[in-house]
Amino acid sequence: MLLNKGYDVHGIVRRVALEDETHRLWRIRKIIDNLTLHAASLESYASLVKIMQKIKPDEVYHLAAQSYVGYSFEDEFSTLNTNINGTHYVLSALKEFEQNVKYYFAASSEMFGKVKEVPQNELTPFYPRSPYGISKVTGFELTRNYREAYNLHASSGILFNHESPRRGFEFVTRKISFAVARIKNGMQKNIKLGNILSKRDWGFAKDYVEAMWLMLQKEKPGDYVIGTGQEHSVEEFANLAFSHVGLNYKDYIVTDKKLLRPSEVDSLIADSSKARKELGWKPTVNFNDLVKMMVESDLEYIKNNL
Ligand code: G4F
Repeated sequence: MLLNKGYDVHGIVRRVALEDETHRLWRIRKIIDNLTLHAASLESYASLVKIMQKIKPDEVYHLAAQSYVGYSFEDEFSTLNTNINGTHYVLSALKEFEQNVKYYFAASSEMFGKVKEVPQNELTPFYPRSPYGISKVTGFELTRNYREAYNLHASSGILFNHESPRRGFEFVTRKISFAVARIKNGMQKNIKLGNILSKRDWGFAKDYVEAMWLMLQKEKPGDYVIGTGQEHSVEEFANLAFSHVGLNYKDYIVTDKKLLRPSEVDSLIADSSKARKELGWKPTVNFNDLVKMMVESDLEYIKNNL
């Protein structure tokens, strides 16, 4: 999106990703020659300071994190360390060198966790239910404090689940769309899932990056909830995905208790009125089309890789 808008785009990459480019950088393969990638890590304040000094960015999009909620229960120490300290380091590096920079923080609807009201807006109290959710609340508060204390143009997008054919395979939507394509092609017999009753507000990732950019074009920074305002269960997602290839999801889902989370977020639904009014943002892809897009893309992927 930024390249299309004529930006000069820089990114930071850890050494481990550079060692195994085909595997780690597959999502940016098509545009990699148009980007400038620098070796640096969120875990090293010094590396971030060096990069900020070198690039002197106009806008910074801080999306990097250990972002898989389920994994955050297994490795809470790394999740909290990377997500909290990493955000702190980025903010502190910006404060040192780039007072005029505009900064975006990827906050999350996971901060609402055991929801205090329905739907959730910018004033809804947080009640995170995972180490990941806790790390995002801290990142959100750090961002707000840097905005208020140091006058930094720092905004947080409280993004609800955003999906696309480029979603990682560990997340439930991609796990389902990929399994549907494999099952349809006789490559897999069933799919193991955890809690299929949980509900999410699922939107299309491409719409959501537009919202991030819009936030940084505002004269004043702020916090914005971004979501569709519609919620659907994991079961509904599976039902639609399997139906799209003429199969009945009930014949293929196996419940695996190991995939249940120690504390679950049962239901999330966004009230994005502020973003709609102040940013002029609205989602363009509905749930049915999103599911269809992901299944179609994985059918194509299987066809090309068979
Ligand atoms: O796809 P999920 O892993 O996404 P989750 O936990 O909602 O988090 C995603 O969205 C957040 C925004 O709200 C982001 F901040 C976060 O980084 C991430 O992108 O799980 C969705 C739901 C959960 O209730 C989970 O328990 O699906 C349920 N689920 C059921 N079976 C499963 C599975 N989730 C996964 N990943 N794998 C399963 O087999």
